[in-house]
Amino acid sequence: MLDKSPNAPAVNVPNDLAAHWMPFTANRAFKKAPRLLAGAKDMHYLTVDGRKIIDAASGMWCTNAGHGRTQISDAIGKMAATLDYAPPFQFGIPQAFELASRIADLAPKGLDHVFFCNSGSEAADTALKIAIAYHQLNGQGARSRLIGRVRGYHGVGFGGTAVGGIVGNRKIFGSLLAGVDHLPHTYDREKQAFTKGEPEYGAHFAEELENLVNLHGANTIAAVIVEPMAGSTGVLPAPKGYLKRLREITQKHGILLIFDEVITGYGRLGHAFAAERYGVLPDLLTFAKGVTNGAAPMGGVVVRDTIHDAFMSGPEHMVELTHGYTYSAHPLACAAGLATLDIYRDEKLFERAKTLEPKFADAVMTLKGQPNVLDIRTVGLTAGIDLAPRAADLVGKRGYDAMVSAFHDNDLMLRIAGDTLALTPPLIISEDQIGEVVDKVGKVIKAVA
Ligand code: PXG
Repeated sequence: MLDKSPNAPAVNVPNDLAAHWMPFTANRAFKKAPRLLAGAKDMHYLTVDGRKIIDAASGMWCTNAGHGRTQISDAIGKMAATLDYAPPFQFGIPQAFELASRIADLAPKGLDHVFFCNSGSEAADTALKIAIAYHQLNGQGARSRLIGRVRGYHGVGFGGTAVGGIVGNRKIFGSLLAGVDHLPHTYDREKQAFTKGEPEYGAHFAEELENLVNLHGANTIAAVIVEPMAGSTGVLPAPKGYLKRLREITQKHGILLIFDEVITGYGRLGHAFAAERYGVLPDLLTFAKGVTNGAAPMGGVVVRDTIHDAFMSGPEHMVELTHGYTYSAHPLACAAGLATLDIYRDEKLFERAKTLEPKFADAVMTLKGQPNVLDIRTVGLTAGIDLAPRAADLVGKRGYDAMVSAFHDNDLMLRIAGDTLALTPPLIISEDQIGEVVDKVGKVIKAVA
């Protein structure tokens, strides 16, 4: 079957791949030519046939500290042996409180309380529910409408799917949530192409919120949710001034502002959170992925004092927020989170991302002029490279072919969003490795020309 190299790890590859219905995957194509991984260390994955693949995707925007960090796996192992599981409702573990304090310390001042869940999707739905509940408690129960953004991604729960702005993720799932509207996305290729960092053009897209307020009435709107940088729809950095303007308009109308920082959190944009980069304080902020370096599932919402405190009334024996998950603040995830934050701090990885940003941007921009490259966008340690579709009825095929060529022929892992290649390497990447990744991406682009 597989032509294994002498370095191939000892892992059994089943002959029958049919039973596992893979998430967000072209299952039939995958099972004909599987991309199977068996190990990972630092900047690389090891495939089941023993090839070393450079990871330009941090797995899936998760492993900001690189792979195989023994500090994290040791912490997980120790916790599993000491306390495998503890109920998070009405009981707690010290590590959950410690991790919450550490995350609140990293978050902008004013965001002080952390509600734990297990994924970015749960974090988005949790934030939306808290926003609606907050208005209820505040005597403004009519504020239930939620506003997302076209080309936004907030996971796959019904809430996150509804406020999300990806047609393909929405259209086969029925009516989703009622009372949802969307801001326009902030991308205009004609005005923004080949920009490093935040584009000059596009702050005015925030003004559309005023139109939605006029349409629906401010007193019906609970919250606006946006990613500071739209990640999974192809790396769309916020235009200069855009997020500040959204904050002004939401504040003026008593609408809560939620930043979905599932991707932008934990150093991706050179700061603990993008809110800090942009000097904008949201009311709620979601995180996941990087909080445990991907080593254990965890997500959460950081909440402003005033919102949290609004729930802290009524009889003290009563549950204040009827929401939570069996695995909220799971011991293994808390242990992984604490070890991860130690690494980020000790290795100054957020600062490292900031230092590398201009070098990364310059390196990726050298791909301008390669066949079919329509635009390149960079921000933090992330880049999106738009390739022209193979044909009007083959949108996404060139991108898919690029991912396959990268894996099978160029020992490279990248993410794709349609025909956009997304690069988002671990923050430990060296300057030489940036060069190596860009070189490989150039080969991939030529291979799919
Ligand atoms: N919000 C944002 C901003 C995300 O990027 C989620 C929520 C959902 O997180 P969970 O943990 O429920 O998957 C995400 C997830 C990609 C890609 O290729 C991005 C995500 C997931 C899968 C693939 O860009 N982001």
